[in-house]
Order: sequence, then structure tokens, then C-alpha cells
Amino acid sequence: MNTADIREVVARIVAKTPVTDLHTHLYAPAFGPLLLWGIDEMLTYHYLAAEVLRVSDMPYEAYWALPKKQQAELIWRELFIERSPVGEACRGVLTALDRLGLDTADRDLNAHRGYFMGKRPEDHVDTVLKTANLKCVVMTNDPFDPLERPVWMNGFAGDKRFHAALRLDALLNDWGRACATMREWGYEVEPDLGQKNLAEIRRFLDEWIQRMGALYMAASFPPDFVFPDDSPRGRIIESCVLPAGRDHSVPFAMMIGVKRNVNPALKLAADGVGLSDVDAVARICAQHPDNRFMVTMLARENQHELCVAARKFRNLMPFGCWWFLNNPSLIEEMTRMRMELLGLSFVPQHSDARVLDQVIYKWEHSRAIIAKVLADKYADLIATGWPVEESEIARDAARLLDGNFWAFLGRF
Ligand code: FIX
Ligand code: ZN
Repeated sequence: MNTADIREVVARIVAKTPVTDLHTHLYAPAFGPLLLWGIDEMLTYHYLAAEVLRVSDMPYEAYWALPKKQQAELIWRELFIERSPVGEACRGVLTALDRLGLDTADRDLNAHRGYFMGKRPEDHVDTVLKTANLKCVVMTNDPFDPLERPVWMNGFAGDKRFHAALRLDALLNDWGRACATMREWGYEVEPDLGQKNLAEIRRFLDEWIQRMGALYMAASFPPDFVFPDDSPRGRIIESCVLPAGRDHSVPFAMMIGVKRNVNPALKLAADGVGLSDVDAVARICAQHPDNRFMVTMLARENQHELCVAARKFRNLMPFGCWWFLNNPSLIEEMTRMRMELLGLSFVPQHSDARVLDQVIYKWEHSRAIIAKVLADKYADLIATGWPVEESEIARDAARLLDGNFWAFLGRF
């Protein structure tokens, strides 16, 4: 293959390579209203709530008091009609609508709503996963969530399109509250975290990893995340999460760098970003070589150091361009840097989709950038005389979009 063809060939191959989306906030249809989908959900995504509340002078509380349909109408008017929808989250809505076959030249929101009316979520899941070319997605499953918990307790039958991940923010970021809740559930725990308490927390983790069939455990952490750490978080990680990870052979995913509730009036859109300490990541990987850590960091400035840490520790898997980094310019920068430092041994992206239809845009936009970076790298190889075959491109793309994650889990 010559360099003139390479972009087109790589783009075609990457587009047709099925993806495992390893971190989303989507749910299987069996979770009922927890599965969000459709135009009004897309428009009221918290990324767009933050954007509309910059341009509208409506008081924050008045916005949140509106019914969802009216919030969506405000966002459509302010961000799509009064201004061109050039931001990534706005553009994403249009990509999703277009690929679902809607006429995006039509600026009538009600016309778009018509498409979603009367659809069965079960069927729409199939349509969307097929349109986005996803093999499966991983949910974010919180046993402390009062809406989610009963679905598991009543015996969720499973859905091969949706895998589980045991989310531990409640346990690791607010032990006082988690402790009180766990006591209500019959665990013998006390705020002081003695040996017996730690054994009970371990029992809780064992039960939930098994109940969910969790592929990994996960938590998000603030920028001041440290390790080792004598706080309840550090002690629970060291004495419960890591031993459970080893015994059940599941990685621990750490999402580091989110400053929660910077502006509480913005509710779900309230969070910000801060610079974190990559040495904490290096230390946990060094001290626990028998554990595997999937790590994504929210600050752009942490990305280079994280790549270097990943070169030092094979039990560290950098993944995704998280949240405020999930924008074309930053995805390109990060993917290029990761490929140059780590070859093909990373997971370039996850969608973080909260609304089913979003996987269409999140993956189409990211695939295009991953393909562009890969093509540039192949062109550099071709320039040295190294031949690049289509079958090799397909193999590499499959590793990036699917295989690296499953191999890291130890499940091929
Ligand atoms: O903590 C997380 O998993 C974050 O991704 C979310 O809480 C966040 O709200 C989000 O949707 C980011 O994309
Ligand atoms: Zn997330």
C-alpha cells in the first residue's frame, strides 16, 4: 500500500472494527427508566446544560425546575437556533440524528421527536449499537443507587450487550455515609474501620462482584488523590479493594482529577477539573504488582506523565479521553502522544455516554481521529520501506478498539 491510499484504507477499516465501550453510564433495558435515550435526553445532557446556562440569563434554579421537554426546547433554541451548534456536544446531537436517518436540515425539534415516539427501548438499543458499530458496552453500576440496587437484588438476568462494572465512589469517597447505609443492610461496620469492619467491607465487595459479574471495580477521585493514604479511602483500597481485585482477578479503574461540585447550582454539570499527582498512580502500581489498574486522568496536563508511568508499569492501562478531554483537538493530541510512547498498548477511548444515542457520535468522531493518527504512523513506516498490509491494520485497530481491554482483563 502506498501513502496516498493509507488514510482512506485506515479510516474504512477503523470504521468497520467493532468496539467494546469500556466506560459508559448506559443501562440495559431491564433497568427501566435508568436507560436514557432519545432526542430530549440528548439535548438535556449535562454537557449542554452547562453550555446553555452560560448563554441564557435564566436563573439556575428556574432551569432545573422546568420539565425535561422544556429544558430541551430552551437548549434547542439557544444553542442550535440562536447560535450555530459548533461545540462538540451540540455537533454530536446532529451526528447522531443524521446517522439515525433523520433530516438535520429540518430545524423543527418536534419533527425529530416524532422519530423516537413509540420506539421500544429493546429495539432501539439494537439499532443504535448497530449504527455505532459497537460490540458491547460496560455500564457503571452503583450498589448504593436506590434505583439500581433493586434490579440487582431481584436478579438481573443479564444482557450480552451490557456488561457490569462495580462503581465504588460511595464507599471510597464518603465512608461515613456508606458506613451508615451498610449497617442498615446488615453489615457489621463502624466509622472507625477496625479489622472486623474491613472484613465486612471485603464481604460486601465479594458479594457485589459476584452478583454483577463485574468486569472491573471503579471509582473517580479528586485531584488530591494520594497513595498510600491513611484515610478511610486509602485503608479500604489497600485492605479490601485490592485484595478483592486479586482474588476475583478484576482490575481497579481509577478516574482521577475531578473536582466535584465546583458550582453546586449546576447540579450534574457542577464538576470541574484539577491537576493530579501521577506519582500516586505509580506508587499504587509499584506496590501492588499483582493488581491491574485501568487509569484515566481528567487534566490535559497529566497525560504525558501518565504515559511515562504506563511505560514503567505493565499493570497500568491508560484508557479514554475523559469528559472535558473528549473533544477532537484533545483526542488527537492524546492519541498521538500515547501511540508514540506506548505503541498500540493502550485503550484510546471510551464514550462515557449517558444517553444511548450518544454512542453514535462519540464513536464516529473518535474513530475518525484514531484513524487519522494511525494512518500518519503507518505513512511514517511506509516511508522507511516497511510494508503495511490491510490485515495488519485490521489487527491493530481491533486491539485498540476492543482486544486490549479484554486482554487486560485476562478474558480473550
Ligand atoms: O465519574 C464519572 O464517571 C464521570 O464520567 C461522570 O460522572 C460525568 O458526569 C460524565 O458524564 C462525564 O462524561
Ligand atoms: Zn463516567
